[in-house]
Amino acid sequence: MRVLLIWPNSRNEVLGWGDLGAIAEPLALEYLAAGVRLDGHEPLVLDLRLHPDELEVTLGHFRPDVVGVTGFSMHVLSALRICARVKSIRPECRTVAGGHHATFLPEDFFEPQVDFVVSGEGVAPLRALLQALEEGREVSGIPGLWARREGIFESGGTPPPLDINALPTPDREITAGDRHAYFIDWMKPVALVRTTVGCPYRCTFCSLWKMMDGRYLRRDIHQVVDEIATIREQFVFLVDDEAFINGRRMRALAQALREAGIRKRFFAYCRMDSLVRHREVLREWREIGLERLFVGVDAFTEKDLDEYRKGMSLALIEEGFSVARALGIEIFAQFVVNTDYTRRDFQRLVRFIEHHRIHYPSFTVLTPIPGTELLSTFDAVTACQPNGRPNWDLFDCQNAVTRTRLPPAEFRREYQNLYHVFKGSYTQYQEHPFVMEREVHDGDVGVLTSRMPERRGLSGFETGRRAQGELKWMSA
Ligand code: B12
Ligand code: SF4
Repeated sequence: MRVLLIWPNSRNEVLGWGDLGAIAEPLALEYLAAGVRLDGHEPLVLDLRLHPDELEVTLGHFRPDVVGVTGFSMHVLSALRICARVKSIRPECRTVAGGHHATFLPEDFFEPQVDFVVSGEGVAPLRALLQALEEGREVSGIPGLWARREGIFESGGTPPPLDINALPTPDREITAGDRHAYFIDWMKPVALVRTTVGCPYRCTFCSLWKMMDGRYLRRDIHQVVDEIATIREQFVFLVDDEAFINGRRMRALAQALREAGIRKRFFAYCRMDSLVRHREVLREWREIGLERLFVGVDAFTEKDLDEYRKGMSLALIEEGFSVARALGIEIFAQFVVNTDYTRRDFQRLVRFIEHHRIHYPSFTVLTPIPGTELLSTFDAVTACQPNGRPNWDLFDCQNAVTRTRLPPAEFRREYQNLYHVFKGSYTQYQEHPFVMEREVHDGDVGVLTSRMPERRGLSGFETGRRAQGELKWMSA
Protein backbone atom coordinates (compact mmCIF):
# COMPACT_ATOMS: atom_id res chain seq x y z
CA MET A 1 0.00 0.00 0.00
CA ARG A 2 1.10 3.57 -0.56
CA VAL A 3 1.30 5.43 2.73
CA LEU A 4 1.73 9.19 2.87
CA LEU A 5 3.01 10.45 6.23
CA ILE A 6 2.46 14.13 6.93
CA TRP A 7 3.95 16.63 9.40
CA PRO A 8 1.60 19.63 9.59
CA ASN A 9 2.83 23.19 9.48
CA SER A 10 2.06 25.69 12.22
CA ARG A 11 -0.17 28.63 11.67
CA ASN A 12 2.15 31.61 11.91
CA GLU A 13 -0.75 33.97 11.84
CA VAL A 14 -1.99 32.44 15.08
CA LEU A 15 1.14 31.25 16.82
CA GLY A 16 3.93 33.38 18.19
CA TRP A 17 6.41 32.41 15.54
CA GLY A 18 5.11 29.06 14.41
CA ASP A 19 7.85 27.00 12.82
CA LEU A 20 10.36 29.82 12.55
CA GLY A 21 12.53 28.76 15.51
CA ALA A 22 12.96 25.17 14.43
CA ILE A 23 12.07 22.75 11.72
CA ALA A 24 13.63 19.53 12.85
CA GLU A 25 13.82 16.10 11.36
CA PRO A 26 10.35 14.41 11.52
CA LEU A 27 11.67 11.51 13.57
CA ALA A 28 8.23 10.08 14.38
CA LEU A 29 7.45 9.78 10.66
CA GLU A 30 10.83 8.21 9.94
CA TYR A 31 10.12 5.52 12.54
CA LEU A 32 6.72 4.89 11.00
CA ALA A 33 8.18 4.80 7.48
CA ALA A 34 10.79 2.26 8.55
CA GLY A 35 8.07 0.15 10.16
CA VAL A 36 5.72 0.03 7.17
CA ARG A 37 8.59 -0.73 4.78
CA LEU A 38 9.22 -3.95 6.72
CA ASP A 39 5.93 -5.25 5.32
CA GLY A 40 6.62 -4.13 1.77
CA HIS A 41 4.47 -0.99 1.81
CA GLU A 42 5.63 2.18 0.10
CA PRO A 43 5.89 5.18 2.42
CA LEU A 44 6.43 8.84 1.52
CA VAL A 45 6.96 11.74 3.92
CA LEU A 46 5.48 15.16 3.23
CA ASP A 47 6.78 17.82 5.58
CA LEU A 48 4.34 20.70 5.24
CA ARG A 49 6.61 22.93 7.31
CA LEU A 50 8.99 22.96 4.34
CA HIS A 51 6.44 22.38 1.57
CA PRO A 52 3.27 24.12 2.74
CA ASP A 53 1.67 24.14 -0.71
CA GLU A 54 2.37 20.58 -1.80
CA LEU A 55 -0.47 18.58 -0.31
CA GLU A 56 -2.66 18.53 -3.41
CA VAL A 57 0.15 17.85 -5.85
CA THR A 58 1.50 15.03 -3.66
CA LEU A 59 -1.92 13.43 -3.36
CA GLY A 60 -2.19 13.63 -7.15
CA HIS A 61 1.21 12.12 -7.92
CA PHE A 62 1.59 9.60 -5.11
CA ARG A 63 -2.06 8.51 -4.94
CA PRO A 64 -1.81 7.20 -1.36
CA ASP A 65 -4.07 4.48 -0.02
CA VAL A 66 -3.51 5.71 3.51
CA VAL A 67 -2.54 9.14 4.86
CA GLY A 68 -1.08 9.39 8.38
CA VAL A 69 -0.81 12.75 10.11
CA THR A 70 1.25 13.42 13.22
CA GLY A 71 0.97 16.32 15.62
CA PHE A 72 1.53 18.04 18.92
CA SER A 73 -1.51 19.76 20.46
CA MET A 74 -0.86 22.90 18.46
CA HIS A 75 -1.27 20.84 15.27
CA VAL A 76 -4.67 19.28 16.06
CA LEU A 77 -6.80 21.68 14.06
CA SER A 78 -4.32 21.75 11.18
CA ALA A 79 -4.27 17.94 11.15
CA LEU A 80 -8.06 17.88 10.95
CA ARG A 81 -7.98 20.33 8.06
CA ILE A 82 -5.39 18.19 6.28
CA CYS A 83 -7.53 15.06 6.69
CA ALA A 84 -10.56 16.94 5.38
CA ARG A 85 -8.58 18.07 2.34
CA VAL A 86 -7.37 14.51 1.74
CA LYS A 87 -10.94 13.22 1.86
CA SER A 88 -12.17 15.90 -0.51
CA ILE A 89 -9.47 15.07 -3.07
CA ARG A 90 -9.25 11.28 -2.58
CA PRO A 91 -12.39 10.09 -0.80
CA GLU A 92 -11.24 6.46 -0.98
CA CYS A 93 -8.05 7.21 0.96
CA ARG A 94 -8.02 6.22 4.65
CA THR A 95 -6.78 8.76 7.18
CA VAL A 96 -4.96 8.05 10.45
CA ALA A 97 -4.04 10.56 13.14
CA GLY A 98 -1.34 9.94 15.74
CA GLY A 99 1.24 11.67 17.90
CA HIS A 100 1.38 13.33 21.28
CA HIS A 101 -2.05 14.84 21.32
CA ALA A 102 -3.77 11.72 20.02
CA THR A 103 -2.03 9.76 22.75
CA PHE A 104 -3.83 11.61 25.51
CA LEU A 105 -6.92 13.08 23.87
CA PRO A 106 -7.77 10.88 20.88
CA GLU A 107 -11.36 12.17 20.95
CA ASP A 108 -10.21 15.44 19.37
CA PHE A 109 -9.75 13.41 16.19
CA PHE A 110 -13.10 11.62 16.32
CA GLU A 111 -14.31 13.60 13.30
CA PRO A 112 -15.82 12.45 10.00
CA GLN A 113 -12.63 13.09 8.02
CA VAL A 114 -10.56 10.80 10.28
CA ASP A 115 -10.85 7.03 9.97
CA PHE A 116 -8.39 5.84 12.63
CA VAL A 117 -6.54 7.29 15.59
CA VAL A 118 -3.39 5.87 17.17
CA SER A 119 -2.62 6.50 20.82
CA GLY A 120 0.99 5.99 21.88
CA GLU A 121 3.78 4.32 19.97
CA GLY A 122 2.70 4.01 16.37
CA VAL A 123 4.82 1.50 14.48
CA ALA A 124 3.04 -1.66 15.63
CA PRO A 125 -0.57 -0.35 15.32
CA LEU A 126 0.11 1.19 11.90
CA ARG A 127 1.60 -2.04 10.58
CA ALA A 128 -1.34 -4.03 11.94
CA LEU A 129 -3.79 -1.54 10.43
CA LEU A 130 -2.20 -1.71 6.98
CA GLN A 131 -2.22 -5.49 7.10
CA ALA A 132 -5.92 -5.55 7.98
CA LEU A 133 -6.74 -3.06 5.24
CA GLU A 134 -4.71 -4.96 2.67
CA GLU A 135 -6.41 -8.21 3.54
CA GLY A 136 -9.80 -6.51 3.50
CA ARG A 137 -10.44 -7.54 7.10
CA GLU A 138 -12.50 -5.61 9.59
CA VAL A 139 -10.29 -3.24 11.54
CA SER A 140 -10.89 -3.91 15.21
CA GLY A 141 -9.03 -5.15 18.24
CA ILE A 142 -5.69 -3.61 17.25
CA PRO A 143 -4.04 -2.46 20.49
CA GLY A 144 -3.33 1.29 20.48
CA LEU A 145 -5.69 1.92 17.54
CA TRP A 146 -9.11 3.56 17.61
CA ALA A 147 -11.45 2.53 14.82
CA ARG A 148 -15.15 3.08 14.13
CA ARG A 149 -17.61 0.38 15.00
CA GLU A 150 -21.17 1.14 13.95
CA GLY A 151 -20.13 4.75 13.58
CA ILE A 152 -18.59 5.11 17.05
CA PHE A 153 -14.86 5.16 17.71
CA GLU A 154 -13.77 2.23 19.81
CA SER A 155 -10.34 1.40 21.26
CA GLY A 156 -8.61 -1.77 20.17
CA GLY A 157 -7.14 -2.14 23.64
CA THR A 158 -3.98 -1.18 25.49
CA PRO A 159 -0.77 -2.13 23.71
CA PRO A 160 1.81 -4.28 25.51
CA PRO A 161 4.69 -2.36 27.14
CA LEU A 162 6.98 -0.83 24.51
CA ASP A 163 10.17 -2.74 23.71
CA ILE A 164 12.30 0.17 22.57
CA ASN A 165 15.00 -2.12 21.17
CA ALA A 166 12.50 -3.82 18.88
CA LEU A 167 11.70 -0.60 17.00
CA PRO A 168 13.21 -0.28 13.53
CA THR A 169 15.96 2.23 12.81
CA PRO A 170 14.37 5.46 11.55
CA ASP A 171 14.30 5.68 7.77
CA ARG A 172 16.43 8.76 7.11
CA GLU A 173 16.65 8.13 3.38
CA ILE A 174 13.00 9.06 3.10
CA THR A 175 13.84 12.63 4.16
CA ALA A 176 17.04 12.81 2.08
CA GLY A 177 15.73 15.67 -0.05
CA ASP A 178 14.83 17.80 2.96
CA ARG A 179 17.65 17.03 5.35
CA HIS A 180 19.76 20.04 4.42
CA ALA A 181 16.91 22.27 5.62
CA TYR A 182 16.35 20.83 9.08
CA PHE A 183 17.49 23.16 11.82
CA ILE A 184 17.08 24.14 15.44
CA ASP A 185 18.41 27.62 16.10
CA TRP A 186 22.09 27.60 15.13
CA MET A 187 22.20 23.86 14.37
CA LYS A 188 21.75 23.36 10.66
CA PRO A 189 21.43 20.78 9.35
CA VAL A 190 20.50 18.85 12.47
CA ALA A 191 19.65 15.20 13.03
CA LEU A 192 17.61 13.85 15.94
CA VAL A 193 18.39 10.59 17.73
CA ARG A 194 16.46 8.95 20.53
CA THR A 195 18.50 6.82 22.93
CA THR A 196 15.99 6.60 25.81
CA VAL A 197 12.38 7.51 26.39
CA GLY A 198 10.53 8.47 29.55
CA CYS A 199 11.62 10.13 32.74
CA PRO A 200 11.60 9.14 36.41
CA TYR A 201 10.74 12.68 37.56
CA ARG A 202 7.22 13.99 38.02
CA CYS A 203 7.06 17.66 37.02
CA THR A 204 3.47 18.91 37.05
CA PHE A 205 3.64 20.72 33.69
CA CYS A 206 5.15 17.77 31.83
CA SER A 207 3.34 14.92 30.12
CA LEU A 208 6.32 12.76 29.35
CA TRP A 209 6.38 10.68 32.50
CA LYS A 210 2.66 10.04 32.10
CA MET A 211 3.14 8.99 28.52
CA MET A 212 5.46 6.17 29.57
CA ASP A 213 3.58 5.42 32.81
CA GLY A 214 6.65 6.58 34.71
CA ARG A 215 8.94 4.08 32.99
CA TYR A 216 12.36 4.98 31.65
CA LEU A 217 13.32 2.86 28.64
CA ARG A 218 16.87 2.61 27.42
CA ARG A 219 18.06 1.52 24.01
CA ASP A 220 20.91 -0.85 23.62
CA ILE A 221 24.07 1.26 23.39
CA HIS A 222 25.46 -0.56 20.36
CA GLN A 223 22.20 -0.03 18.52
CA VAL A 224 22.47 3.70 19.24
CA VAL A 225 26.10 3.86 18.09
CA ASP A 226 25.24 2.00 14.89
CA GLU A 227 22.43 4.47 14.22
CA ILE A 228 24.58 7.55 14.86
CA ALA A 229 27.26 6.08 12.60
CA THR A 230 24.81 6.30 9.70
CA ILE A 231 24.03 9.98 10.30
CA ARG A 232 25.70 12.42 7.97
CA GLU A 233 24.83 15.64 9.82
CA GLN A 234 27.41 17.14 12.17
CA PHE A 235 24.81 18.40 14.63
CA VAL A 236 23.08 15.64 16.56
CA PHE A 237 20.34 16.36 19.07
CA LEU A 238 19.65 13.57 21.57
CA VAL A 239 15.91 13.90 21.99
CA ASP A 240 15.74 11.77 25.13
CA ASP A 241 13.36 13.37 27.58
CA GLU A 242 16.27 13.60 30.01
CA ALA A 243 19.47 12.19 28.56
CA PHE A 244 21.86 12.19 31.52
CA ILE A 245 19.81 10.54 34.25
CA ASN A 246 21.87 7.39 34.22
CA GLY A 247 25.52 8.40 34.48
CA ARG A 248 26.93 4.91 34.05
CA ARG A 249 24.99 4.35 30.84
CA MET A 250 25.95 7.72 29.39
CA ARG A 251 29.62 7.09 30.19
CA ALA A 252 29.40 3.74 28.39
CA LEU A 253 27.72 5.44 25.42
CA ALA A 254 30.41 8.13 25.27
CA GLN A 255 33.11 5.47 25.34
CA ALA A 256 31.38 3.41 22.67
CA LEU A 257 31.07 6.49 20.43
CA ARG A 258 34.72 7.31 20.98
CA GLU A 259 35.79 3.74 20.17
CA ALA A 260 33.70 3.86 17.01
CA GLY A 261 35.55 7.04 16.02
CA ILE A 262 32.34 9.06 15.95
CA ARG A 263 32.63 12.77 16.60
CA LYS A 264 29.59 14.98 16.37
CA ARG A 265 28.46 18.31 17.74
CA PHE A 266 26.00 17.06 20.33
CA PHE A 267 23.11 18.82 22.02
CA ALA A 268 20.89 17.19 24.66
CA TYR A 269 18.33 17.76 27.36
CA CYS A 270 19.75 17.58 30.88
CA ARG A 271 18.48 18.37 34.36
CA MET A 272 20.69 20.52 36.56
CA ASP A 273 20.94 17.81 39.20
CA SER A 274 22.12 15.29 36.59
CA LEU A 275 24.71 17.82 35.43
CA VAL A 276 26.00 18.36 38.95
CA ARG A 277 25.90 14.69 39.89
CA HIS A 278 27.47 13.40 36.67
CA ARG A 279 29.90 16.20 35.92
CA GLU A 280 32.69 13.74 35.09
CA VAL A 281 30.45 11.99 32.59
CA LEU A 282 29.59 15.36 31.09
CA ARG A 283 33.32 16.06 30.81
CA GLU A 284 33.68 12.92 28.71
CA TRP A 285 30.79 14.02 26.54
CA ARG A 286 32.40 17.44 26.16
CA GLU A 287 35.47 15.64 24.82
CA ILE A 288 33.46 13.77 22.19
CA GLY A 289 31.68 16.90 21.05
CA LEU A 290 28.87 17.87 23.44
CA GLU A 291 28.59 21.63 23.01
CA ARG A 292 25.41 22.68 24.71
CA LEU A 293 22.73 21.39 26.99
CA PHE A 294 19.09 22.30 26.98
CA VAL A 295 18.29 22.64 30.67
CA GLY A 296 14.78 23.08 31.99
CA VAL A 297 15.62 25.53 34.76
CA ASP A 298 11.92 26.31 34.67
CA ALA A 299 11.73 28.40 37.84
CA PHE A 300 13.80 30.93 39.74
CA THR A 301 11.86 30.84 43.01
CA GLU A 302 11.48 28.03 45.51
CA LYS A 303 7.73 28.63 45.34
CA ASP A 304 7.55 27.79 41.63
CA LEU A 305 10.03 24.92 41.95
CA ASP A 306 7.71 23.40 44.53
CA GLU A 307 4.58 24.18 42.54
CA TYR A 308 6.09 22.50 39.45
CA ARG A 309 7.37 19.59 41.59
CA LYS A 310 10.79 19.94 40.02
CA GLY A 311 12.49 18.13 42.89
CA MET A 312 15.29 20.67 42.84
CA SER A 313 16.53 23.63 44.87
CA LEU A 314 17.70 27.02 43.69
CA ALA A 315 21.10 26.33 45.25
CA LEU A 316 21.47 23.25 43.02
CA ILE A 317 20.46 25.23 39.95
CA GLU A 318 23.10 27.83 40.76
CA GLU A 319 25.70 25.13 41.26
CA GLY A 320 24.74 23.68 37.89
CA PHE A 321 25.55 26.95 36.13
CA SER A 322 29.05 27.01 37.61
CA VAL A 323 29.68 23.35 36.82
CA ALA A 324 28.67 23.97 33.21
CA ARG A 325 30.94 27.01 33.02
CA ALA A 326 33.86 25.02 34.41
CA LEU A 327 33.25 22.27 31.86
CA GLY A 328 32.93 24.72 28.99
CA ILE A 329 29.42 23.57 28.17
CA GLU A 330 26.92 26.22 27.15
CA ILE A 331 23.51 26.16 28.81
CA PHE A 332 20.34 26.88 26.95
CA ALA A 333 18.05 27.57 29.84
CA GLN A 334 14.34 27.07 29.54
CA PHE A 335 12.05 29.02 31.88
CA VAL A 336 8.38 28.32 32.43
CA VAL A 337 6.66 31.65 32.91
CA ASN A 338 3.97 31.12 35.51
CA THR A 339 0.60 32.62 34.66
CA ASP A 340 0.52 34.11 38.16
CA TYR A 341 3.51 36.37 37.38
CA THR A 342 3.28 40.02 38.32
CA ARG A 343 5.35 42.71 36.59
CA ARG A 344 7.83 42.39 39.40
CA ASP A 345 8.18 38.64 38.77
CA PHE A 346 9.03 39.35 35.13
CA GLN A 347 11.68 41.83 36.27
CA ARG A 348 13.09 39.37 38.79
CA LEU A 349 13.31 36.71 36.09
CA VAL A 350 15.34 39.07 33.91
CA ARG A 351 17.67 39.84 36.81
CA PHE A 352 18.10 36.13 37.55
CA ILE A 353 19.14 35.46 33.95
CA GLU A 354 21.52 38.39 33.91
CA HIS A 355 22.99 37.52 37.26
CA HIS A 356 23.79 33.99 36.12
CA ARG A 357 25.06 35.22 32.76
CA ILE A 358 22.85 32.76 30.93
CA HIS A 359 23.79 32.98 27.29
CA TYR A 360 20.62 31.63 25.84
CA PRO A 361 17.42 31.86 27.83
CA SER A 362 14.19 30.63 26.31
CA PHE A 363 10.68 30.87 27.61
CA THR A 364 7.39 29.06 27.58
CA VAL A 365 4.14 30.07 29.20
CA LEU A 366 2.89 27.59 31.81
CA THR A 367 0.50 25.57 29.64
CA PRO A 368 -1.84 22.74 30.58
CA ILE A 369 -0.52 20.28 28.02
CA PRO A 370 -2.70 17.16 27.57
CA GLY A 371 -1.59 14.38 29.87
CA THR A 372 -0.50 16.74 32.63
CA GLU A 373 -2.23 17.26 35.94
CA LEU A 374 -2.81 20.85 34.86
CA LEU A 375 -5.39 19.65 32.34
CA SER A 376 -7.45 17.23 34.38
CA THR A 377 -10.46 19.30 33.29
CA PHE A 378 -10.86 22.09 30.74
CA ASP A 379 -12.37 24.43 33.34
CA ALA A 380 -9.30 26.62 33.66
CA VAL A 381 -8.81 27.01 29.90
CA THR A 382 -9.84 30.45 28.69
CA ALA A 383 -9.07 29.94 25.00
CA CYS A 384 -11.79 27.69 23.60
CA GLN A 385 -13.25 26.67 20.25
CA PRO A 386 -16.94 27.21 19.59
CA ASN A 387 -17.54 23.54 20.53
CA GLY A 388 -16.20 24.24 24.01
CA ARG A 389 -12.97 22.31 23.62
CA PRO A 390 -9.69 24.17 24.03
CA ASN A 391 -8.41 26.14 21.07
CA TRP A 392 -5.50 23.80 20.37
CA ASP A 393 -4.01 26.24 17.86
CA LEU A 394 -2.85 28.28 20.84
CA PHE A 395 -1.20 25.39 22.70
CA ASP A 396 2.30 26.21 21.48
CA CYS A 397 3.40 27.18 25.01
CA GLN A 398 3.87 30.75 23.82
CA ASN A 399 0.32 31.84 24.55
CA ALA A 400 -1.46 32.01 27.88
CA VAL A 401 -4.43 29.70 27.54
CA THR A 402 -5.52 29.96 31.18
CA ARG A 403 -6.25 32.96 33.38
CA THR A 404 -3.29 35.23 34.13
CA ARG A 405 -2.89 37.36 37.23
CA LEU A 406 -1.93 40.34 35.08
CA PRO A 407 -4.52 41.52 32.57
CA PRO A 408 -4.01 39.31 29.46
CA ALA A 409 -2.65 42.12 27.27
CA GLU A 410 -0.16 43.16 29.93
CA PHE A 411 0.95 39.58 30.53
CA ARG A 412 1.52 39.17 26.82
CA ARG A 413 3.48 42.42 26.59
CA GLU A 414 5.69 41.44 29.52
CA TYR A 415 6.20 37.96 28.07
CA GLN A 416 7.17 39.24 24.63
CA ASN A 417 9.41 41.74 26.28
CA LEU A 418 11.53 38.90 27.65
CA TYR A 419 12.49 38.05 24.08
CA HIS A 420 13.20 41.68 23.33
CA VAL A 421 15.43 42.02 26.36
CA PHE A 422 17.48 38.97 25.44
CA LYS A 423 17.41 39.57 21.74
CA GLY A 424 21.19 39.73 21.75
CA SER A 425 21.30 36.10 22.79
CA TYR A 426 19.38 35.04 19.72
CA THR A 427 21.26 37.28 17.32
CA GLN A 428 24.50 35.55 18.29
CA TYR A 429 23.25 33.20 15.60
CA GLN A 430 22.85 35.86 13.00
CA GLU A 431 20.40 34.04 10.84
CA HIS A 432 18.06 33.16 13.68
CA PRO A 433 14.73 33.39 11.89
CA PHE A 434 12.91 34.35 15.04
CA VAL A 435 14.76 37.65 15.01
CA MET A 436 14.07 38.24 11.36
CA GLU A 437 10.39 37.61 11.84
CA ARG A 438 10.17 39.70 14.97
CA GLU A 439 11.41 42.82 13.17
CA VAL A 440 8.03 42.99 11.52
CA HIS A 441 6.10 42.80 14.74
CA ASP A 442 8.36 44.73 17.11
CA GLY A 443 6.48 46.75 19.65
CA ASP A 444 7.96 48.54 22.64
CA VAL A 445 11.51 47.28 22.84
CA GLY A 446 13.56 47.69 25.97
CA VAL A 447 11.15 48.39 28.78
CA LEU A 448 13.72 46.46 30.73
CA THR A 449 17.33 46.63 29.69
CA SER A 450 19.78 43.80 29.82
CA ARG A 451 23.23 44.06 31.32
CA MET A 452 24.20 40.66 30.06
CA PRO A 453 27.73 40.80 28.61
CA GLU A 454 27.86 39.63 25.04
CA ARG A 455 30.47 37.97 22.93
CA ARG A 456 31.15 41.11 20.95
CA GLY A 457 31.43 43.21 24.08
CA LEU A 458 27.94 44.64 23.71
CA SER A 459 25.00 44.16 25.97
CA GLY A 460 22.36 41.70 24.84
CA PHE A 461 20.09 44.62 24.15
CA GLU A 462 22.66 46.54 22.13
CA THR A 463 23.63 43.45 20.20
CA GLY A 464 20.01 42.99 19.35
CA ARG A 465 19.72 46.60 18.15
CA ARG A 466 22.84 46.32 16.05
CA ALA A 467 21.76 42.98 14.65
CA GLN A 468 18.44 44.50 13.67
CA GLY A 469 20.28 46.71 11.20
CA GLU A 470 22.33 43.80 9.93
CA LEU A 471 19.31 41.62 9.51
CA LYS A 472 17.40 44.31 7.69
CA TRP A 473 20.35 44.56 5.37
CA MET A 474 20.45 40.78 4.97
CA SER A 475 16.80 40.55 4.11
CA ALA A 476 16.85 43.60 1.81
C1 B12 B 1 12.75 16.92 20.03
C2 B12 B 1 11.55 17.69 20.52
C3 B12 B 1 11.40 18.98 20.06
C4 B12 B 1 12.37 19.62 19.07
C5 B12 B 1 12.11 19.22 17.63
C6 B12 B 1 10.76 18.69 17.28
C7 B12 B 1 10.61 18.46 15.79
N1 B12 B 1 10.80 17.28 15.26
O1 B12 B 1 10.37 19.37 15.07
C8 B12 B 1 12.15 21.13 19.36
C9 B12 B 1 13.19 21.55 20.38
C10 B12 B 1 12.25 22.04 18.16
C11 B12 B 1 10.77 21.12 19.98
C12 B12 B 1 9.96 22.23 20.03
C13 B12 B 1 8.71 22.24 20.60
N2 B12 B 1 8.15 21.26 21.33
CO1 B12 B 1 8.93 19.50 21.53
N3 B12 B 1 9.62 17.77 21.90
C14 B12 B 1 10.63 17.12 21.42
C15 B12 B 1 10.70 15.74 22.10
C16 B12 B 1 11.70 15.81 23.24
C17 B12 B 1 11.06 14.57 21.19
C18 B12 B 1 10.19 14.46 19.94
C19 B12 B 1 10.57 13.22 19.17
O2 B12 B 1 11.20 13.29 18.14
N4 B12 B 1 10.24 12.03 19.71
C20 B12 B 1 10.55 10.77 19.11
C21 B12 B 1 9.38 10.24 18.28
C22 B12 B 1 9.80 8.95 17.58
O3 B12 B 1 8.33 9.95 19.17
P1 B12 B 1 6.85 10.52 18.96
O4 B12 B 1 6.88 11.86 18.41
O5 B12 B 1 6.14 10.27 20.23
O6 B12 B 1 6.23 9.54 17.84
C23 B12 B 1 5.75 8.24 18.10
C24 B12 B 1 4.28 8.18 18.55
O7 B12 B 1 3.80 9.39 19.10
C25 B12 B 1 3.51 7.76 17.34
N5 B12 B 1 3.11 8.74 16.36
C26 B12 B 1 3.52 10.00 16.20
N6 B12 B 1 2.94 10.55 15.14
C27 B12 B 1 2.17 9.62 14.56
C28 B12 B 1 1.37 9.66 13.41
C29 B12 B 1 0.69 8.52 13.02
C30 B12 B 1 -0.12 8.54 11.78
C31 B12 B 1 0.78 7.33 13.80
C32 B12 B 1 0.05 6.13 13.38
C33 B12 B 1 1.56 7.32 14.96
C34 B12 B 1 2.26 8.45 15.33
O8 B12 B 1 4.45 6.88 16.73
C35 B12 B 1 5.75 7.50 16.77
C36 B12 B 1 6.83 6.47 16.62
O9 B12 B 1 6.90 5.66 17.76
C37 B12 B 1 9.23 15.58 22.61
C38 B12 B 1 9.07 14.65 23.79
C39 B12 B 1 8.94 13.20 23.37
N7 B12 B 1 9.23 12.30 24.26
O10 B12 B 1 8.57 12.85 22.27
C40 B12 B 1 8.83 17.04 22.86
C41 B12 B 1 7.39 17.44 22.66
C42 B12 B 1 6.87 16.77 21.42
N8 B12 B 1 7.45 18.88 22.44
C43 B12 B 1 6.44 19.52 22.91
C44 B12 B 1 6.20 20.92 22.76
C45 B12 B 1 5.02 21.50 23.53
C46 B12 B 1 7.02 21.71 21.95
C47 B12 B 1 6.85 23.21 21.68
C48 B12 B 1 5.43 23.64 21.34
C49 B12 B 1 7.35 23.90 22.94
C50 B12 B 1 7.83 25.32 22.84
N9 B12 B 1 7.05 26.27 22.51
O11 B12 B 1 8.96 25.58 23.10
C51 B12 B 1 7.82 23.44 20.49
C52 B12 B 1 7.11 23.43 19.13
C53 B12 B 1 8.03 23.89 18.02
C54 B12 B 1 7.45 23.65 16.67
N10 B12 B 1 7.13 24.72 15.96
O12 B12 B 1 7.28 22.49 16.24
C55 B12 B 1 5.50 18.61 23.67
C56 B12 B 1 4.20 18.36 22.91
C57 B12 B 1 3.05 18.17 23.85
C58 B12 B 1 1.75 18.44 23.18
N11 B12 B 1 0.75 17.64 23.51
O13 B12 B 1 1.62 19.35 22.41
C59 B12 B 1 6.42 17.34 23.90
C60 B12 B 1 5.68 16.01 23.96
C61 B12 B 1 7.21 17.58 25.20
C62 B12 B 1 6.36 17.80 26.43
N12 B12 B 1 6.86 18.59 27.31
O14 B12 B 1 5.31 17.30 26.70
N13 B12 B 1 10.45 19.89 20.46
S1 SF4 C 1 10.12 18.28 32.75
FE1 SF4 C 1 11.95 17.03 32.37
S2 SF4 C 1 12.53 16.29 34.40
FE2 SF4 C 1 10.41 16.97 34.58
S3 SF4 C 1 9.19 15.12 34.24
FE3 SF4 C 1 9.40 16.17 32.24
S4 SF4 C 1 11.19 15.25 31.25
FE4 SF4 C 1 11.25 14.72 33.44
